[in-house]
Amino acid sequence: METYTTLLFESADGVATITLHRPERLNAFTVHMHEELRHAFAAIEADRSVRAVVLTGSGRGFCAGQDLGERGAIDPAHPPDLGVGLDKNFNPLVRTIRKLDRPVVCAVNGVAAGAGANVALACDIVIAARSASFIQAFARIGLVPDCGGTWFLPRTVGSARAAALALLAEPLTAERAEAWGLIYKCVDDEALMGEARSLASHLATRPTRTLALIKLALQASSGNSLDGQLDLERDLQRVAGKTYDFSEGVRAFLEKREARFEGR
Ligand code: T3D
Repeated sequence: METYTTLLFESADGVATITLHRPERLNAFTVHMHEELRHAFAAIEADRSVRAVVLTGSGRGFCAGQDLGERGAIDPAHPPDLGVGLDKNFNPLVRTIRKLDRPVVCAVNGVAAGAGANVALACDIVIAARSASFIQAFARIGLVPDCGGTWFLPRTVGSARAAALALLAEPLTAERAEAWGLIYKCVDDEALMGEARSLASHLATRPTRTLALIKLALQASSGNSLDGQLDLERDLQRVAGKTYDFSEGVRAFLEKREARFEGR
């Protein structure tokens, strides 16, 4: 098993768990953490025995976004090109999570701010501890929401709430995030990791290739007309219909027993 310095990584019984692990900085992203995340996700991509992923954080925070100390004070005469870091690190991370052909459950254990909030929203199922909060912190420091925040927010909570969250940059409690439809659900703090693991373990027993197709269809829907989406569903259903798991699902139904999906 690979050893990382900014992450904890474990993989067992079909579930890989990535824990952001810089608790003294509320697990803020650094370039090194991005390198390690790339490595961890590449290992998951290559390992077909992994059928679901949990992403969480160490300590009292989930992730406070970019580590603001990493590049030190900004000299206004020589401002950095922030697009470089987005192109190299943040955007590939969001794309990797979205494109991964396994479901990613995000267990938001504490504050999720800036890029930390939006990387959480990029995951397929987001559950949060009751004490957690989501902050589009960007405007507090003169930045624009990134990591897909301006894409996820209007689609999940509607344009009025999205505008207030992004412009005011105030914390949204986990309970309200659930009520607004930003996340799947909020649970008691002590129940969070048990719930996340049990969700991921359950997903790891489901028809993995089909779950990847479902992920693809849902993501494509926001750019498609109904006609386009109907065509896409037809194409994906053709693929699903040829999986072993479809034959097993129907057989199990007819035999009145639980299906034993193999993820193929
Ligand atoms: O820059 C680019 O490359 C472009 C990409 C940008 C993506 C982004 O994510 S921009 C947004 C960056 N993040 C933020 O602006 C959030 C900054 N953090 C906060 O506002 C607060 O820490 C929180 C609201 C998240 C939590 O507040 P609180 O009171 O619970 O904790 P705290 O005391 O502020 O933080 C605890 C420690 O973590 C503290 O260190 P200390 O004083 O104990 O030594 C604090 O400095 C450190 N910390 C928190 N967030 C960051 C951080 N250190 C570095 N970078 C951080 N983002």
